[in-house]
This record gives sequence, C-alpha cells and structure tokens, in this order.
Amino acid sequence: MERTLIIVKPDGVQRGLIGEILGRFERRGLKLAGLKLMRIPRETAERHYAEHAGKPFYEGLVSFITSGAVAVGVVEGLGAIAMVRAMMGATNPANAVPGTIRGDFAVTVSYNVIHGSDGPDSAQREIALFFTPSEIVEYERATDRWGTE
Ligand code: D4T
Repeated sequence: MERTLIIVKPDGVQRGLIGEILGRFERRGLKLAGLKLMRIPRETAERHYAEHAGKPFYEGLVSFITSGAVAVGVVEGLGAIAMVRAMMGATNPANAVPGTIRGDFAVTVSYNVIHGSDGPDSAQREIALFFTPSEIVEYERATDRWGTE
C-alpha cells in the first residue's frame, strides 16, 4: 500500500471541482485516508515548494497556493503515487491528455487545478507537512477486497 498527498488548488476549489476530483480517485478504487479543507499558511507553502525556491515562478506559485481555500487529501492504494500522477496529467495542461484531470479541466501551468506527490520521498514529506499521524485514518471498506490481489 502506498499513500500520496493531493491538493485541490485554489482554482479547483473556486471552480467547484473538489467533488469531481476526489470522486475520480474514489471511483478508481483508491481510498481517502485523510482529508481537510484549509487555507495554507505561507510558511507551510514555502516548505512544500522548497525545491522551487529561487525559480522565476516561485513567488507566484506560493502566493497562488496561499490565495484561497484548498482541499488537501491523503490518497491510499496499491501504486497510488504513480496512479494519482497519471490521473492528474502533465504539469503543463497544454500537454495533458484528455481524460486526465488537467487534460479535462485546466489550460495553463499556473492554474493547473491539482497537486500530487511525485515520488515516495516527497509523498512522505508532504503528508507529514499537512497531516498529524492522528489525522490519518486507518479503516477497512467492505469493497476493499474487490480491488486488491
Ligand atoms: P505540483 O507540484 O503542483 O503537483 O506540480 P508538478 O509536480 O506537476 O510540477 P512541478 O513540481 O514541476 O511544479 C510545481 C508547480 O509550479 C507551477 N509551475 C511550474 C509554474 O507555475 N510555472 C512553471 O514553469 C512550472 C514548471 C505548477 C506546478
């Protein structure tokens, strides 16, 4: 089992896409292990995007992600990290294939609707940044055995 962090960014929340996006993960068979609506504090955003510090788009990125409400989730499942990335589509929505979240709902890289961790290390780091251990919920769904080997 893997866990990954997703953020429905302020543009996705403003456009009423929280349910659509979370619904895609649920319908795929992935499980929500954590979920919250929040306004990200600037310090948390800076830590989240630390790898981009100094890049030309960094300031805009931090002010955008802190500009409004976001929905933050922990998504769990077999191969969840790569699966969520594939479902998100390319970072630049111009290159995102139709059927992906960005390919269906986004046009520009600055407003690309969703974030998802890009690997096991970033997933672990990002989940710890947004969720305390007690906010991650371990539970069984009656349907879990229909989607696992
Ligand atoms: P996130 O981190 O939001 O899931 O996006 P990705 O993992 O797909 O892409 P990323 O880390 O390379 O970029 C982080 C974030 O910065 C915005 N961005 C990126 C931007 O505004 N201009 C740019 O030129 C790039 C490369 C979009 C996503």
